[in-house]
Order: sequence, then structure tokens, then C-alpha cells
Amino acid sequence: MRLYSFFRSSAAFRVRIALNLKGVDYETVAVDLPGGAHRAAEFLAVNPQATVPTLDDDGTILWQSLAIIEYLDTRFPSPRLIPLEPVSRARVQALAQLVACEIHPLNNLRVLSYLRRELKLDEAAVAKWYSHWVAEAFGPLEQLVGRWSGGRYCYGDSLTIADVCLLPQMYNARRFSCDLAPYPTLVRIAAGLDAEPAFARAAPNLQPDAR
Ligand SMILES: N[C@@H](CCC(=O)N[C@@H](CS)C(=O)NCC(=O)O)C(=O)O
Repeated sequence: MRLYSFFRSSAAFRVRIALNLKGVDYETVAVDLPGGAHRAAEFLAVNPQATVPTLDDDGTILWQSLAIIEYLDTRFPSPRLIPLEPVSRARVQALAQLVACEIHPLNNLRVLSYLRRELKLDEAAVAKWYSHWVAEAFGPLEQLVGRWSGGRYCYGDSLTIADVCLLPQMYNARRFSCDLAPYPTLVRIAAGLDAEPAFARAAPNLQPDAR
């Protein structure tokens, strides 16, 4: 498999974690997002949405991190990241989507670039925007995880797609100096995840294109 990735992309970070958890070998194809490589014709021919992660599984091209993770979970069921039991499945996906569908779309590169270039916001205003949307989702996430976590992971006693989404968002929140004091449960769970090899190996600073 080949994973089109950018070291700082939190969506690609999710897929790197899932591939590591499943023990799937893959080759990284670095896409320089700040340099605009994702908008070049060569990459648009692979993924017209111009986003990473994009997975090439022997010529089958897939994108959207949650869809890729579900694909991997079906192809390589162990360890299962999306539970089969209906209630757990819905709840775990709700936690994952709170990060991937509520925070990330408002805070990704093209949105922040629009704020800077078109709306002429300075870095302090961009950081305020970023922190606002993190807080909007981390507040309810802290409560839900507090209710549902068995202690070590976001939901019950098993690692799930919710954990796979949490750690990359935590990295990004730190990068933008968000106040994490109101989220002690999320901080504690993320610290534990960070120490697990599949998560640690997926970290931005260990990727071949890290700089
Ligand atoms: N919902 C998509 C989001 C993908 C996405 O926006 N990825 C970012 C990097 S984290 C990207 O490629 N950004 C390019 C841009 O914003 O121009 C997913 O989960 O894969």
C-alpha cells in the first residue's frame, strides 16, 4: 500500500495509526501541502479533492480518513477499531466524528489559509478561531468520554477509532497552544495513547517528510 501523506496532517496521522495498529506495511508518498503539491495536476489525477490522506491499495484509490479506516477495519479486522455491537458502534463513531467532522473541517489548511489571505486575519485571530472550534468540540467530548471510558481508552476498555482520532487532534491543539486544562480526561487518555508503539510511530516528527 502507498499512503499519500503530509507529516503534520492530522487526518493522515489517523490513517498512519490505523495502518500501524493493523500491522499493514505501507510506503509513504509525501505531499507537500504548504508547497501546494496537492493542487498539482499529478496529485489531482490521483485525488480530485486535493486532500491527504489518500490510500493506494494496489491501484485502488481511497480517500477520506474515516472511510479509509473503515475499509482497513473490514479488510484487516484485528484489532477491530469500529465495534460490531450497534450501540457501541454508533457511540464510537459519534466520538470520532466529533473530532473529524466538527473540529477538523473548520481548522484545516485551506480554511486557515482563507482566513489569512482573503479575510486578512493576523496570527492571533487565526489562533483564536482555531481554539474556539477545538473548545466547542472538546467540551462535549470530555463529558462523553468521561461517561463512557473504562479509563484507558475513549470508549469502554478497547482501543477504537475514537482514540485514533483523538491523539492527532491533541497534537494539533498543542501546536496552536489551545488551553487543554478543561479536558483532563482527554489529556490523560491521549498521554497513554502517545506511549503505544502504533501511535508513537505515526507521530508527525517521525515521518520521512518531517521538517
Ligand atoms: N475529511 C477529510 C479531510 C482531509 C483534509 O482536509 N486533509 C488536509 C490535511 S489534514 C488537507 O489535505 N488539506 C489540504 C488543504 O486544506 O488544502 C479526511 O478526513 O480525510
